[in-house]
Amino acid sequence: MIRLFAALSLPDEVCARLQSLQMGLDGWRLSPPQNFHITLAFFGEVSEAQATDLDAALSAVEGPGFDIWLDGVDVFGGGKPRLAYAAVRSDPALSHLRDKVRQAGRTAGLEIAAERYVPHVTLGRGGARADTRLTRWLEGNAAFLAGPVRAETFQLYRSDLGRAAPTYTEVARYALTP
Ligand code: 2AM
Repeated sequence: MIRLFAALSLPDEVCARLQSLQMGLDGWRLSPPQNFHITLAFFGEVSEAQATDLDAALSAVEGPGFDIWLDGVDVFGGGKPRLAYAAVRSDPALSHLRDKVRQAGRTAGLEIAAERYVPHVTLGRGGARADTRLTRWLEGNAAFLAGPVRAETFQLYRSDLGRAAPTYTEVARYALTP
């Protein structure tokens, strides 16, 4: 079985800026910069045969390229923050692509959980309290803005869970229309 997800990648210069955002996230498990991405769909553990079907379905996904803007920071979990992220500005082309990628998962016979889409780049996870340091981090980085980053492709990644951070490896790349 392999653990797969589809995502948009980010150029190195944006990853460097995201890495500097991680300063101030003391006590969090920080994502290494090579792991920064915008998840489109998480497929979970799939068999080799399902992965082949998924690749075929993703190859058939069509959609226009679009500009990504990272805009501000936030946390999931509110009073018990569990994930700190850079927010991705909502965009109809991004939502459309996300829907098609999830549909491709269903075409391949995978169960895709219904959930609201909050596009984001995970910066760190868990282990922190909603304290004044976090408030300062949120306020201090509210004006963070990076972009435009042209999305011309999306990728299928495998995730190998390690004892520290997971390792993400690109296994396929799909073109959007220019
Ligand atoms: P994230 O986008 O919030 O970081 C690989 O695990 C990627 O898929 C991660 O980026 C992760 O979350 C996302 N993902 C979405 N749902 C997931 C789930 N149920 N389990 C693990 N990862 C999930």
